[in-house]
Amino acid sequence: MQDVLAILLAGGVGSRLNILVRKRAKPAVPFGGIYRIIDFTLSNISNSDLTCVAVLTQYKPLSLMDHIGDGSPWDLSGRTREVRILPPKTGEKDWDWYRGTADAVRQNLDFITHRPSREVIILSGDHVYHMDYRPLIAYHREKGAKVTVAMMPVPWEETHHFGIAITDKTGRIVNWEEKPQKARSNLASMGVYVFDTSYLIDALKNSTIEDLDFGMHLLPQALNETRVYAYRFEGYWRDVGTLESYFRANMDLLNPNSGLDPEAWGTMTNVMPHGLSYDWPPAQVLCEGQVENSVISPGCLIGGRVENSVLSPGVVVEKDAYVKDCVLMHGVRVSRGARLFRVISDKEVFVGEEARVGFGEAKVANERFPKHLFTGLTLIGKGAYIPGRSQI
Ligand code: ADQ
Ligand code: ADP
Repeated sequence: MQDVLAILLAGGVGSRLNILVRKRAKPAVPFGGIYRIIDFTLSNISNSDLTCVAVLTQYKPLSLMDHIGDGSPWDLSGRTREVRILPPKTGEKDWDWYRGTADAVRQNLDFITHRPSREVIILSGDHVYHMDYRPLIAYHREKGAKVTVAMMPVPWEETHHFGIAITDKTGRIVNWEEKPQKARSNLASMGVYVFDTSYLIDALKNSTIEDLDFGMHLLPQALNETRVYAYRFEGYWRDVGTLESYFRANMDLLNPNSGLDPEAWGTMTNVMPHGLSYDWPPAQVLCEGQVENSVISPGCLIGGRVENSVLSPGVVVEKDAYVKDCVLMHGVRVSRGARLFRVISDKEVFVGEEARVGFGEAKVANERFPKHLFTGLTLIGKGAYIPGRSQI
């Protein structure tokens, strides 16, 4: 795998994740108790024996950069393995930034041209999945493809979110539509591409499109010019770009039949970013505490009832508090008698005694953001203080 260079796109704004991405890039959003979303791709890279990865950042990269550090938590540092974080080249003008996914790669073309490689694999930091990239690369070589796209069927009603392909019997892509209104197939791109390095360099250099995007521009162009194949992936893969899909993927952790199993996948994370030199103590359930079908991370202290929920390190649920169907990030404190239902709470939130969140009337109109209401989920921003006895 030494002759394959990995490029991880980690700069998207991810605005549909709302206040979870106010201060951090989407790939840095905490997920599943102890992970961040980007951990899945970084672990796949490492577990596939890829030795060199460039992470392209753009939007609010601070906590992402801290988290990635020198790459050692994923075994991506040392003499023969490296992770390079490439910030956008801010030019003199504000708009001299990345304009599209392929433009982001084009702006770092030096990185590709200076390192001899046979293929470049383009990956995204926004997906929760487990994939060994080696069979994909073997398939690409076997087919003599210039470009190979990892693809899987998705529900028809979701096809408008994805790049959609039609293939011939051999797997060659004969038709491609990026986010079609009315799709003719439900075979969707996972945003994972293998390019022959020389083809990618030429395509990037020769294009005059400013906001160059893989799905929108490079794939359709490649289809006209050369051999583009679809590699069928079978397994768990979720684009966690919306609050509902983020919530559902967290809930999949609690369902043994969902196929999502970070531990079995060998998913690695950075447990001590920012040089914090302590470990969390073990989680503790007190004698009044009850836990059912939940992920309870280290440092949690449970004196109330927790049901169908995912708790990150250091969450405290006091006596007589009730937490049901929730995702609570690091350091959330749920005080005595408080009740939380279908809540996603960012880090370091304080919920006062007897407060009710998510248990109220579900159909309150949000006039400013009418579209934000259809989830039935309540989102609490980082560091929020919810006074005792309040109802949300
Ligand atoms: P989208 O989901 O719309 O479609 P896109 O917004 O293009 O994905 O982002 C892809 C990845 O690149 C994300 O990881 C994002 O964080 C990152 N990114 C976006 N802009 C960036 C920039 N300027 N610099 C660095 N990183 C950036 C794509 C494809 C579809 C495919 C879906 C699968 O276009 O064809 O089906 O992904 O989710
Ligand atoms: P999040 O996990 O919410 O994405 P982090 O906890 O990783 O955010 O913090 C984001 C940034 O703020 C990091 O660069 C981190 O070093 C910095 N930071 C976090 N906590 C503190 C603190 N108490 N004092 C100073 N900087 C901090």
